Amino acid sequence: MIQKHHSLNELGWKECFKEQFEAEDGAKYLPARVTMTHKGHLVVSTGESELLLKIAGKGIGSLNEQPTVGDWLLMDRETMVPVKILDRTSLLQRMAPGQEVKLQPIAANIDTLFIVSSCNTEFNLNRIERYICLALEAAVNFVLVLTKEDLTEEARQYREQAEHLYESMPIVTINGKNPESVECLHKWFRPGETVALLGSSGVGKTTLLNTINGTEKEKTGAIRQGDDKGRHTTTTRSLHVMKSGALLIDVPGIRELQLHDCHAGIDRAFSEIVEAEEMCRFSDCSHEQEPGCGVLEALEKGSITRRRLDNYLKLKEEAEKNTEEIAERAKRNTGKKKKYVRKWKK
Ligand SMILES: Nc1nc2c(ncn2[C@@H]2O[C@H](COP(=O)(O)OP(=O)(O)O)[C@@H](O)[C@H]2O)c(=O)[nH]1
Ligand SMILES: [Mg+2]
Ligand SMILES: [Zn+2]
Repeated sequence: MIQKHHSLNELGWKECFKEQFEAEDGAKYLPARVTMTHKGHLVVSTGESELLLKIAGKGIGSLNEQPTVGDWLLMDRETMVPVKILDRTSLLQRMAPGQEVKLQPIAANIDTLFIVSSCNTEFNLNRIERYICLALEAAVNFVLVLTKEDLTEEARQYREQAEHLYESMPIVTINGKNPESVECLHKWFRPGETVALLGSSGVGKTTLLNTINGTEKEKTGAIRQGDDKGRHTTTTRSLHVMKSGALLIDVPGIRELQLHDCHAGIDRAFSEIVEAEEMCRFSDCSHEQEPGCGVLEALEKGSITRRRLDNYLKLKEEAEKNTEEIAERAKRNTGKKKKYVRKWKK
């Protein structure tokens, strides 16, 4: 949350946004960053003031897309209604959970993604790979942050398992409650840069935010005894101005990260599998039993692993299915747009 006045630069305003803004009528519009999303509401900050916007069925002003935390909006100076989302430098999105086939933006204009996982039963290679695909697809830097190293003797083993996932991915193991331990993360907190924390509930995202910023006020969820799972505390996404001048986005409530339109990201995350596939002489091979199959050969040689192959195939299929369903739905839907109306101004 933004407590005091900030300059636009302090909110992460960059040259590419400035250029877009200058192409518009500056007398009419004002830029503002989405600093919070919560149950049908957005909070935006112009630096000078904060506004709460309600996403309503009807209202003045409209955007053709749903803004998300981290977005830069152009606000009409007179009505203080958003008229445009500035082109994003990056967008993390997933399939919305639930029955409805739709995309859900997670966070926008991110420079670095912290994939947060913990050194306990929550740790799951397949899940971490999902996040890697998402980050590669969105072309953002990413770091694997393994929390709760203080609660296990095996922090090093967790780390070693993760080292095989993506060669150039930095991995840090930390005690998120200890300020000295989280110091290793500071190199990613550059002024004006935006870092997002993503990971299952209970892994310690909010704890990390508080420790880094020396604050206590953001609510952390107590762990239920026995199952290592954090209680689901909130779905509020919020952007915080850190002491270092960086911006940190806490994204709680991710239970399931279903990928959409993520083929390039998946291929980059699993490049050794893609290579093995290219070695396969059959164009329509299921890589299951065909003699002479390049993928099976690679498995036998040990240049690829069964777990990664299975996860790759699963993610590919999922992304394909979701992309098709979204495309179909887009064809059926004829421009029903949500409206954004101003509710009050601080
Ligand atoms: N011992 C220890 N506890 C942690 C660590 N990180 C988080 N916790 C605890 O784990 C619980 C869930 O943390 P929280 O930050 O709410 O998780 P979030 O759901 O990812 O935001 C809280 O009780 C934290 O105190 C850590 O590195 N070490
Ligand atoms: Mg939290
Ligand atoms: Zn094959």
